[in-house]
Amino acid sequence: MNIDDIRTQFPILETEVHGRRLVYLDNAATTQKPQAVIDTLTDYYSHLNANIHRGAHHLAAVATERYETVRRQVQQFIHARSHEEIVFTRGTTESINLVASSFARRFFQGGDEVIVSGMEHHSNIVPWQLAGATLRPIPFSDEGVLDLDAYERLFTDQTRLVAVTHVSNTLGTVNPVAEMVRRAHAHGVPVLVDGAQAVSHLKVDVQALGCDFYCFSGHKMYAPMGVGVMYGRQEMLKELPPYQGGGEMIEDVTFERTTYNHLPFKFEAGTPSVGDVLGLGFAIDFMESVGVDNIATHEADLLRYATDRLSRLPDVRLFGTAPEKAAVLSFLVGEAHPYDVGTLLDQLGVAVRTGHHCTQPVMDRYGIPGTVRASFAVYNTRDEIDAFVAALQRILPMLQ
Ligand code: C6P
Repeated sequence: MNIDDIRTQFPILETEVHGRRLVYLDNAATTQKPQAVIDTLTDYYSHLNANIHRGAHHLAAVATERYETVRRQVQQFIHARSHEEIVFTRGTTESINLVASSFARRFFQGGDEVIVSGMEHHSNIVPWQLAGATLRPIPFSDEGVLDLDAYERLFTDQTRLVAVTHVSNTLGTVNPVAEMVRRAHAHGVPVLVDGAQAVSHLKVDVQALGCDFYCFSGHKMYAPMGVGVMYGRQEMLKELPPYQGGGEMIEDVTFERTTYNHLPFKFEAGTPSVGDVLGLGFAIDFMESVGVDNIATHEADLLRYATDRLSRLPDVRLFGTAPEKAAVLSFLVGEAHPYDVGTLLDQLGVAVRTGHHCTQPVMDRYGIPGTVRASFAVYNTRDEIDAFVAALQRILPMLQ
């Protein structure tokens, strides 16, 4: 794997910020896009733009065929059994809202409980509350490891679903999802996995995980914003009512009643973001050309290197030190507010995220207002981590 070659595919990495070469370490928020993905959008709108599934004309037919090809690409990428299990959405948030809404209408009976982990993103908390569930959070240790004994004790007759993140966006923990699914299924409870922070870092195999739903966003895996995926096991999707009405989700409509299209179209109401879906296809091509295992190895090296360098600095406290971790490093510096650290780093060209990262319960768990978060992608280098640490060293005296 040649990082210099990879970096040349990402034009934004040449950007200067405050007179310095950008060091982009906010990849958990969104990754940058390779030129092939950027070109897809221009190419689509220059040569191919048409609404899909409905037009009798050439452009509509080609756009439809490309869109459906990406569905099969996604199927292979996450090793789903069938392309009918792949539903395109706007992103992880919409995917989880879709499942929460449809699942609740089909399976909730009153007094319903959903087990979540204590480290969920708000997108895997609020939709369940909106659906009327009581949440039962799985506690985690100071290192950021879920307590699986406590998990086991949370199951009751009222438990309808387990909804758990594969990788924590704040702590980086890679949760033992396959084992958690096995235990939930032993209780007869289905499992939704939030894969927003997993798909760009590790090989995802939904059949090996055994989960019932797997949700992720394109923009966190080098694809455009505005496209995501909801994978659902076919048997489960057949059971669920549609989420939104209109467009291609129907089979037959009268004023008296409507019958619904077959999978996956039952869940794709309205005109989808076709160009972005095609961009997702090129993003998968990009990841596969590098190799997902190579990406994981490179990022693990960056994480080890950055953790080691950061933990040598005075007054730096790391949050999330689980043995199984992906490319996220959350920390605080002394008593400094994370926002101040982020702003000063930005002045030196280093982009990190600060705040609660849409995981307020994690902040409450540690009794802190937020963290500074550096998160890595395939194009990051040890040199950039050196630049980040040097910037931190430079601002440390200002934070006393
Ligand atoms: N986390 C972060 O900076 P959307 O916004 O729908 O693409 O993804 C929501 C989401 C759901 N689950 C997890 C684990 C996530 O990390 C995110 C997005 C970003 O950490 C933006 S808050």
